[in-house]
Amino acid sequence: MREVVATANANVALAKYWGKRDHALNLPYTGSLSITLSGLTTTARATFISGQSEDRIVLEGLEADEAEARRFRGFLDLIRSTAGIQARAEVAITSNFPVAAGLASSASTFAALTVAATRAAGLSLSSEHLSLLARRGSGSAARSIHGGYVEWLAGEASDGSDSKAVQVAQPDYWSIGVVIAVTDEGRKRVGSRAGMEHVVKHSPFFPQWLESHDADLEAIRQAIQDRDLKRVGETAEHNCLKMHAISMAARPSILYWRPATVAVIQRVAELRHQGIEAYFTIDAGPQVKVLCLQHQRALVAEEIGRVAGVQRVLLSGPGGGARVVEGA
Ligand code: 2P0
Repeated sequence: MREVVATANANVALAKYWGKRDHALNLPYTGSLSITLSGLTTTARATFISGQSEDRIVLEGLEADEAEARRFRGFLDLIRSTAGIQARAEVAITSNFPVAAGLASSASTFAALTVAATRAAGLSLSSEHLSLLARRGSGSAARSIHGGYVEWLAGEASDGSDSKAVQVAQPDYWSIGVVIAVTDEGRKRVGSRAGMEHVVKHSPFFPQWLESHDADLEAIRQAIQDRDLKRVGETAEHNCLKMHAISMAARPSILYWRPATVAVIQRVAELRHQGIEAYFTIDAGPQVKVLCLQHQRALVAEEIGRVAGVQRVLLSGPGGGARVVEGA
C-alpha cells in the first residue's frame, strides 16, 4: 500500500483545555481556543502493510517504547475500524521543535498522523471528521487540524460526536506575532494528560476554573474578531494564570515553571510599561509564548532572548492546518 506523508503545526491555546469529562474519548469540560503556529511542524509518515503482524512506530528516529506504542496502536485501531481494514501500519514521526516540553507536540503529532494514516488507509475525510478523529489521539490535536484561529467546541453528546474544532479565522485574517521563549528543552516531569487528571481530582479550585472559563473564551473570540491584541492578551494571561494557579494549588502541587519562566513573565510586563504591546501565555511546561504585534516581533524576540535562563527563542505566528505533502 502507498505511503502518505502529512504535516501539522503545533498550537498555542489562548483559552485553555484543562480537564476531561471523559478520558476514553478525550472529551473536555470546556471549550478552548488556540492559534495554530507557523514553523513548529511535525511530519508523519504512514503506510499500512498487509501481512505485517504489528504496528511499527518510530518517534524521532527511535522505536517507540511500550507505553507510547500502545497509545499509537489504540489510535491506529480507530482508523482501521473507520476504514474497514486490518493491515498493521508503519508510522514515523519527526518534529522540528522540542518535543514533550510544553510546546504541544502531541497536538501536531496526532493531527499529522490523522491526516497521513486516514489517507494511507484509503479514506478521504472532511476536516470536521479529521478533527473528531484527531481528538481521540490527543485532545489538542483536534485544533491543529485547522490553520489560523481555532476553537474546539466542548460539545454535549456523551459519544463525543459534537466535540470537534472549527476555524474561527484564517491565518491571514490577523497576523499577530508569537515569540516562544524556550527555557528548558528537557522532557517535562508531569505530562498534560496526568497533570489535568490530577488537577480535576485534587485541586480545590477546579470548580472555579469551570465557572469562569466560558467568559474568557467568549472575550477572546470577540477580541479576535475585533483584532484587539490588548483584550486577547489580557484575557489569555488571565486564563493561563488560572490554569497554573489551580495546578499549583492541587495536593500534591504541580508547578510547571522554572526561574526563567517567571523572569520572562516579568520582562513581558516591563515591555508593556515601555509601550511595547506584549502578553504571555504558558502551557503545561516551562516555555513562555509571547503574543505581540507582527511588526514588533523581532524586537520582542531580541528583548526576551536576553532574559537570563532563556536558551533560545522561536519566531512564529498564525500558521496553516494539517495537510498531505506526499503520496496523496
Ligand atoms: C491546551 N494543553 O489547551 C492545554 C493547555 C496543555 C495546557 O491541551 O490528554 O496533550 O492528549 O488530550 O492535548 C495539552 O493536552 O492532552 C493541552 P490529551 P493534550 O493546549
